[in-house]
Amino acid sequence: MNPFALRLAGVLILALTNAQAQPAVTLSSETPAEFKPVISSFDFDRREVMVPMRDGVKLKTIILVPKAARGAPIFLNRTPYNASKKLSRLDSPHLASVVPQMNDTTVAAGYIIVSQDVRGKYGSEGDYVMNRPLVGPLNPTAVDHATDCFDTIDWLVKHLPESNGRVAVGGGSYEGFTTVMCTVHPHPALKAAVPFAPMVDGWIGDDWFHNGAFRQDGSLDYTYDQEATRKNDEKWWSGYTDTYEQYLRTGSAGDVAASRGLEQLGFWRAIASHTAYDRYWQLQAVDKLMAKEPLTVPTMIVSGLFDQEDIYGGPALYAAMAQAHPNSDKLHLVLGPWNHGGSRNTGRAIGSILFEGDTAAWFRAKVMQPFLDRYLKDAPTPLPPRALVYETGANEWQRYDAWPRACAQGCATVSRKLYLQAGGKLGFEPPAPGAAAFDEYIADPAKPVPYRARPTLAIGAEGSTWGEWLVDDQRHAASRTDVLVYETEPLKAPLRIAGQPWADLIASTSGTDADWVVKLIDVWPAEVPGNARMGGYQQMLSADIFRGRFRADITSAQPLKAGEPLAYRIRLPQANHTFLPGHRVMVQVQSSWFPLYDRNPQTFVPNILFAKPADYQKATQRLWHTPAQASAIELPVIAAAP
Ligand code: PG9
Repeated sequence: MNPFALRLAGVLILALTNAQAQPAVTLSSETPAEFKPVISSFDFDRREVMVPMRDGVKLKTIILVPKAARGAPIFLNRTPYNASKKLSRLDSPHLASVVPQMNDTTVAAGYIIVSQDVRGKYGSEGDYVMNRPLVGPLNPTAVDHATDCFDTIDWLVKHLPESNGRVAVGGGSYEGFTTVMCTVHPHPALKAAVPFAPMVDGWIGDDWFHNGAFRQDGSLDYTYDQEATRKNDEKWWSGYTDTYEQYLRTGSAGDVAASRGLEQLGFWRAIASHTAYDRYWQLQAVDKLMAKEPLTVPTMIVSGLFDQEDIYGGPALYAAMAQAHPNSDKLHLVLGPWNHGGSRNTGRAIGSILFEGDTAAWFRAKVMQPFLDRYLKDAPTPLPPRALVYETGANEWQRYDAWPRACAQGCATVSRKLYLQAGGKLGFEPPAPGAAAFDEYIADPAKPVPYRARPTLAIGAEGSTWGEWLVDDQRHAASRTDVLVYETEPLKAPLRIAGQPWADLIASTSGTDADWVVKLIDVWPAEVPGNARMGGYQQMLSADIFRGRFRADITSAQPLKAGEPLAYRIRLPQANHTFLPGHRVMVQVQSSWFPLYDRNPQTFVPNILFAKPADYQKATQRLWHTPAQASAIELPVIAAAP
């Protein structure tokens, strides 16, 4: 119990002791069963059921049955985030008002809506394991999300006489993960899956680490909230508005964790002892697992190009499954102009960047629902494209027959290197001989580069715009002396990229460890008539961090050789973008992204999560740009316009 909760309990005890007027009652967080009404509303019935799993554990399941339902399909969601609350968006007798926005079209199409608490959370029995791995080396029990989903579907199709016996499963992020798990040894009644923004690989590029750099702000608090109590009764608290200040004052990620007693929680202990890409992460990487599974359930993977939490997962899962099943007509990818929750909510804009209409509502109505109806209602809807990807900049959807290398209309991408050059220049020509060989900056862990303009508000805090930061204006960073900036001349013609950008850096450090953050940026013209705030806006497009100690081998950390120029190949998030004429392409390089990512002490230590104050040292970082040691961004450029 945190100190605030303790104080609150004290006040309550005092209040109860002093209360003379009424006899004391024992309050329990559980509503007694006899008080649970089966609610009948205007257009739906709400049923709450404890569905038994094969090991006897019962999972709380909320079922909303439209009054008119006869032979209706079922849409199932499995969540660690309180099924009851999810299906109570508004206190309303109308089904459309109580379901999450994600279900707007499934409700309109007459589906039965079901949400279930995963085992160990909220109203469900059993124990909770973060991202519970499939039964196997990491899970010695007989149950996992695949078996729980199977047992749930089995129960639903046998106990809902209003249904047609066909089920679709869907949900976002963690629920995107549970959605994918449903397709492993699936129940025959499972006819379609829509994982939104699925969490796929916690070390490479989703929630916990990116290329070995720990996402402390967002992981520590999440683990605390999610694992300390079944119903998230204990909330992370801080006392700081600016998490930059909080994390800097406290020290290492381990110090922050210790200050909240996180060593009591299994998942923090797992993170702290698996900082490299070891078997713990490899064996639960969902893309690797799914590549080995038959593809029997039609699956539409939905991801956001600006997903601030799981930007790697969706495209990685698609790539692995597409490689394993190149000719299957059961696999689809949708990449929209969305942040983490965008596809499930409204998709008109992220921060200052506007898109064409409500891209998310359009996608659900015109793409997702026809896909579901095809398999759950035998509707004569056409097969969706293999890949539907929004082209930012141009603001239009593109249909591709493969992603990322080709498109139906005959266009193809070529890899072109955009070279970092002396004098802060960026261009398609390699560096000329005789120009300055490198640029340098001093990275000081005592003054790390903020990942967004301060104050950096906690992710769930009031006023937080966490969902916008991947398109933030980078001018706040560009003016720092510890951020290198390279840019092209204003473009004379559109530059279209579609696919996977890479950063190929030749970099050296005076330390023995270093982080490298690379940001690909679209710089708007200095003046934008009619939209003054966008004049000179440095729009982040695709960016990531790489922890130097994993340069040679991501499965085990090694010190860097001080002063030696070393090659790094860093995967950046996928992009589908047109840099418009008059815009510039910019690249920024820096060595921290704080406090989202923990600071690299720049002195090699066995485990950065537990670095000591003396380990944090300034380092001189150099980025090389000679003909023999060229640094570049490799762009997937569309060669011929469709
Ligand atoms: N990004 C969140 C998450 C997914 C999986 C594990 C932990 C966190 C989420 O939004 O669910």
